[in-house]
Amino acid sequence: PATQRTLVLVKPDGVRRGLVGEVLRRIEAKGYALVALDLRTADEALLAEHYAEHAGKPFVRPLIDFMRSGPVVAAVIEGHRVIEGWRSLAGATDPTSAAPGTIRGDLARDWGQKVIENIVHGSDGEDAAAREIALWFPGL
Ligand code: DAT
Ligand code: MG
Repeated sequence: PATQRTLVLVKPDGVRRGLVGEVLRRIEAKGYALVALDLRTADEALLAEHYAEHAGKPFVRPLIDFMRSGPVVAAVIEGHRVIEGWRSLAGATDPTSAAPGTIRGDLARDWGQKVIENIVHGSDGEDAAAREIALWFPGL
């Protein structure tokens, strides 16, 4: 099977808390290859497109506002079954129930906000990965 790629984001909470190195360390320790890496502040249009699948849900406005609140680290990583593997490293969406040993389970918690702050993003399938990589790294 062809080697897979997925989009990784270290969200503004992860950057603010100084966890970029820790996230990249876990990716490298797992054995995935970095193929693109960039620090940037995302704008409304990019984030509306990125979270198009969630359009209309009550948390999408606070989610986009949170994602615009500071720089994010965007990366593309590569390896066999990396989409599933990266979501496994990240852990469950809700950090309260995310398993210890995962990024969200070890490093995030519920702060009682309207939006779940959980440090990282990962594409949830092959179609999403292709779409998100093209969006964040056009021409890669
Ligand atoms: P994931 O990031 O695990 O793929 P998702 O795609 O369902 O989760 O949601 C995108 C992000 O939106 C998620 O990382 C945190 C936030 N979020 C999801 N569900 C939420 C909810 N019910 N209330 C507040 N924020 C939520
Ligand atoms: Mg998702």
